[in-house]
Amino acid sequence: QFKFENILFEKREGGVGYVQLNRPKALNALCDGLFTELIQILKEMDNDPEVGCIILTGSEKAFAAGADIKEMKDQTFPHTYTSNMLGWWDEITRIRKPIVGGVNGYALGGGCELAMICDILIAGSNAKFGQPEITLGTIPGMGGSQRLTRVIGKSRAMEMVLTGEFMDANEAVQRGLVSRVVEPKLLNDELMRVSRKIASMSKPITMMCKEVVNEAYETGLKDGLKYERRIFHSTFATNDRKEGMTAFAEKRKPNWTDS
Ligand code: CO8
Repeated sequence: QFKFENILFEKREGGVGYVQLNRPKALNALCDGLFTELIQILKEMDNDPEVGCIILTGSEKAFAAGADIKEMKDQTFPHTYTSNMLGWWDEITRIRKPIVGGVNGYALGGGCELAMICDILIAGSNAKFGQPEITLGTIPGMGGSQRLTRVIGKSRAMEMVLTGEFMDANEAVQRGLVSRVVEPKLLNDELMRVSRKIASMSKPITMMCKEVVNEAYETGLKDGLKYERRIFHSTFATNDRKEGMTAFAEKRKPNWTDS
């Protein structure tokens, strides 16, 4: 297992890239250093032909308790504006391999926003989601007001953003924010199970699936349907599409060549 200052990561068997936020003393608050490391390792895994799926998780106490408040507290508007503070966070949305997020404990502010960028979210029963920026005199800055509203609807998102109150794991699963809830101790096993399965598929087809589902999330139905159909057509340019259908017809398992 390799170690950056704020992150642990390793390549695991079955083509899974494992990334763990690791600033335990600050509940994984997202300081600049953590983010630089996170983006670097995610990009490396995205470019690694052996990796088919990426896990992003935190500790049992916290996924991430938000942007680093101590680092932010003396910032001024001219500096946030000219440095385009947070502008580069969306590089994570350009990672093309699936990211399975695992949340135990706090996912607050930027931590909730980072979790919502993941493609699949699985929560431990102790998970707590929140956008408490208002209690600090600021607002969500990395998509919280937009992604949360799309997923859980206007009224509940508005309530969370305006009160700063947290949402527990059971409510998060009922509202579709996470796929399912597991015992905190079993979270890692579940993340591995899902990620290994995804990583066993054809990589180009997996990436196309991620791309079209994200299109549904980001555009209207008409454009999204057209986009999906075009990508669907393009699967017919791959060997894996031919292999998958041939294997079905021959009643055998497909041998993916990622081509
Ligand atoms: N930033 C910096 N340090 C933090 C943060 C944080 N977000 N959260 C916790 N810590 C530190 C605490 O200061 C404390 O450090 P120390 O021991 O040196 O005092 C340590 O982590 C442990 O925390 P607590 O003692 O507070 O632990 P508790 O179990 O009592 O409480 C809570 C846990 C409820 C999570 C509490 O720590 C808390 O309320 N944290 C702040 C949560 C918050 O407001 N998050 C939103 C931050 S604003 C934000 O994310 C803006 C988003 C904009 C985009 C993001 C771009 C980066």
